[in-house]
Amino acid sequence: MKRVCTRQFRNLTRLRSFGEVREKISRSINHVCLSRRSFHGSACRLGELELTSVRYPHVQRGKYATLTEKDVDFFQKLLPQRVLQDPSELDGYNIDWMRTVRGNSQMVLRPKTTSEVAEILKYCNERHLAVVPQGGNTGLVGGSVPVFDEIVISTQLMNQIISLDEVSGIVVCQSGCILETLDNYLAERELMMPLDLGAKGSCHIGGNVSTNAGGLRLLRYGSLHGSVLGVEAVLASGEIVDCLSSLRKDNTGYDLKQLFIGSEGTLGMVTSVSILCPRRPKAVNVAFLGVENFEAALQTFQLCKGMLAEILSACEFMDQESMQCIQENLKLTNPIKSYPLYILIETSGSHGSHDEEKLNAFLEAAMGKGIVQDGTIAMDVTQRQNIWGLRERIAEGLLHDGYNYKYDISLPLPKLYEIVEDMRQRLGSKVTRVVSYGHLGDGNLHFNVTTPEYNKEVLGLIEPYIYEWTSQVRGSVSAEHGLGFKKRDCIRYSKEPNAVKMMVKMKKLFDPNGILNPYKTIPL
Ligand code: FAD
Ligand code: 2HG
Ligand code: ZN
Repeated sequence: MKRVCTRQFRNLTRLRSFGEVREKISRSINHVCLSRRSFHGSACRLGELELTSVRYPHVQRGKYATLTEKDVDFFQKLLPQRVLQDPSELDGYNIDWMRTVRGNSQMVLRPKTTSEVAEILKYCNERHLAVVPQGGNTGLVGGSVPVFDEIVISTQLMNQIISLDEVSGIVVCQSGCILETLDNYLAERELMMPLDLGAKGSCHIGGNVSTNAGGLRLLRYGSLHGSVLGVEAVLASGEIVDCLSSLRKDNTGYDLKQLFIGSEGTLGMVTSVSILCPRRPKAVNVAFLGVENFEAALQTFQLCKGMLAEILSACEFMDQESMQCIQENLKLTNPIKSYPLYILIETSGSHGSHDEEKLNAFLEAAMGKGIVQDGTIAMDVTQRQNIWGLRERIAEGLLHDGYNYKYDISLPLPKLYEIVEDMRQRLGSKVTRVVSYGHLGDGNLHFNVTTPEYNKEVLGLIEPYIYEWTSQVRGSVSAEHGLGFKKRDCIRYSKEPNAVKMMVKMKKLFDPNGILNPYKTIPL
């Protein structure tokens, strides 16, 4: 665990809305802990979590085979020392990061190569054994763990970087590389991964690609549908589909790799990827601002888009309830006074003084117009990380409350906060907390409710109400986390029946026996 502390923030020139008076402010954050959880080791209180099959009795086990001694022999021969069966070792693979779903797999397989994955899947397909691909197990929709006794195929040992072309910035690697490890490797070569998220210390690039993870800088670098140039995947039959192109341009036929991006392990197991990586910016600034209401948050976003333009790399928001959560549960410190909403703005560019000038001009304008009330700018890397920690660690802070009801929705920007206010009224004092935060620049709201324990009545108050609400304004019920197990039946709120039918047909084509991650993503 890394503990970091920071004392001083650079003074931010503030222009009071009622006059031309400038005053300086300085704030401090003390002892902000930026540790990364070890997700596989963290599945504590396992005995208390009921099995998914008990909590969701309406989901029936498919007609799959069950493991025999002969199967175990086959896998042990194929993967010597890489078959896990000890119940104490299996727990971390059976339970999700949020500790809300619990499978009952009896076996975890840890291949190292694509051909081993191909052998595994060919065998499982012939035997009708169901499997679940698993990366870092940081998924938030119950997609990465078994529902019943599916065999877990973990990419933990598929962690080789295959090549890097430093001129084009294209990295090719196995799917089990940890996102942060890749980013550190690239940092030494003045490059960076085009995505970043709070789970970077644990999630695998294969998991990122399979969920089409969005994260903190999508605003700047776009979605993985753009930056992934190639994918190698193994189909349920064991056939290897090699679309591991490293070309920026390739219009030869259908772009098959796109099907594996975001399909959550239901169409194939991703074994390697090729990714276009941007240059690492030389100058980065992070500002943390306080605003009075959501209208002001939107005005801030609009203003910074215009004034920061090409150097804007993130625009995130969190509300006061999120701040309270991390203060109470993680003992983090708010570097500014309390405001109903906070905005985190990051700039990334190549010329420090140019970027600072732009940022200062933006802040003066925002404060001068009375849009932003208060704020602080990080002076060094540690302070930047500390400010980012306030935003990135909310998900972790929420876990301390008990059970989390997690919603990840895209909404038209003017509607983004309406749902929060509506739900707060609806839930009243029945819950511990209602918090909202997210990727303001992408129109992506993370709406979370907590209670001490799983509470069916509270769930009934939230769902399907929140999905209907989202659907009515033509939003998406999953902006970036996917559908997994928990949201698969909600697909119809965001996709037309014909689109769903088409997906079901594709699933049957790729995986006729339905062995790949059953009960997930596609309502069958
Ligand atoms: P897992 O959780 O192991 O798996 C996720 C899904 O992908 C499962 O359906 C699994 O079966 C499938 N899968 C995994 N590997 C493969 C493979 N090689 N081939 C085929 N299928 C595979 N998500 C965001 O989008 N944006 C965020 O900002 C973000 N922040 C997060 C912050 C925290 C603290 C946490 C805990 C999670 C966050 N997430 C976020 C969610 C999660 O981290 C991402 O979905 C991530 O991409 C999952 O990667 P993983 O390796 O952990 O995959
Ligand atoms: C984030 O942006 C993640 O922090 C997690 O996507 C969101 O916890 C959540 O709801
Ligand atoms: Zn997010």
